[in-house]
Amino acid sequence: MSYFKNINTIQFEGKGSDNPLAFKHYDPNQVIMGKTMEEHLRFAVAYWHTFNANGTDPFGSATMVRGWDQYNGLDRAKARVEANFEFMNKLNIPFYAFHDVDIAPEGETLQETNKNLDVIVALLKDNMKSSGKKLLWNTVNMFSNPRFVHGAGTTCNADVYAYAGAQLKKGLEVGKELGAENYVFWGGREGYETLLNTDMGFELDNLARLYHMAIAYANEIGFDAQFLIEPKPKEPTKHQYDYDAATTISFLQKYGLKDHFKLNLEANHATLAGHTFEHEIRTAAINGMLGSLDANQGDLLLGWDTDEFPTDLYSTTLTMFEVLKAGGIGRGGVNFDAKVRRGSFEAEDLFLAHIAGMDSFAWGLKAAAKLTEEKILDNIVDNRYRSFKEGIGAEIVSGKATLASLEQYALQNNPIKNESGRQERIRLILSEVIFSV
Ligand code: XLS
Ligand code: CA
Ligand code: CA
Repeated sequence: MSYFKNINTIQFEGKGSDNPLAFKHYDPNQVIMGKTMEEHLRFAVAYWHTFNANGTDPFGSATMVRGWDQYNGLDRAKARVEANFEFMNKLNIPFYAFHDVDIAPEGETLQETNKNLDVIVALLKDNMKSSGKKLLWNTVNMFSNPRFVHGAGTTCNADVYAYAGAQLKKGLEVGKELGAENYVFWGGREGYETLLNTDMGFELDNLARLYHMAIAYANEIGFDAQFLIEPKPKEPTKHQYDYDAATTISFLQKYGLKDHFKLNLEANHATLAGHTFEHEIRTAAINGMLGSLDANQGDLLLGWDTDEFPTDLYSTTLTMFEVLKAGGIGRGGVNFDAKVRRGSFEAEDLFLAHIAGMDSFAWGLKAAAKLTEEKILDNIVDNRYRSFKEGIGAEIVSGKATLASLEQYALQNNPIKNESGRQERIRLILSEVIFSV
């Protein structure tokens, strides 16, 4: 059965095309800096936003009725699997990502939930085999069910912690069965509202214990996915423990977990943390922790996690610039953790939104490659730090300088001269590059 009957395979038609159902920039086979666009970008469909979301918001009910909504329970879950592979094929997207509860309905008991998962996982596996599509990552949702009201790995209730462990164990088994490239931990309810009732240190110790158990079990079953933690500063809890890249890295370091994890960074989460996406990516990269990207954008006029499709070319360019600088995204990818707006309720909007995101990232990649190959920013940055290449600067970098030698230099170096950072000029150069590719 086809869920997107009126839509044909989306082709690359190039910049001159006015066909809304075609790529203008994303040409999967175009080689850029020695790799195809497809290899650089490793796009993924987020199952939850594309096949589960229905436009519900706190003020109104669903606006999106999809072909699979004619079914219920496991039948609907099976229909979504079919829709997912048709969608990926038509858009030529190689990867997808899901939470356990996105793919199969929760049962009354853990046994029943796991049985439902087994049915759908077998179906996913068949479809992956016949289509060649891959799982970028899976995760388990330990935040929606009311049992996680006080958290999962950071709950005050040991019974809930045990349930979370069982759910995580199954998640790792599912990931192994489907050959997931990565396994994501996003701590939805891992945070707190008030210290008046919270033992923060104990909760963090417990979270680390859960991660150590996950590493042990993945080793035991031979699941070799890259483990990723996804930082987010707030929403749903007031103080999320994995606030941003830097906070998460320090947590991993403290608990001896750093060598077992990398980070899954999301653009909208960076905004909520008061950072740019490129800041988060650079923070991860300089610590050897860049894992994967959740591509979306927030709205600065709103201030919550709006998960919009990424269309801001300055951001996609600087994102891909950071990725190229880091030597590529490795086993990670660019996962569209993004949802169509409530008013964009037609099935065709799912395609148009993904095309907008893919073209914006392809455009950003082309501009980033130009910035990199022509060393446009590198030359500016190199020049800015040139005082560390010789004289006293070189002595500082080589480790020869002491406070006494710095004093001796400073005493005779008067007055000190600084130079302009020229950011306004550089921003215009960036615009010129983006609109030249
Ligand atoms: C929510 C997160 C979530 C993770 C996976 O804000 O982005 O969707 O990516 O649990
Ligand atoms: Ca995300
Ligand atoms: Ca988000």
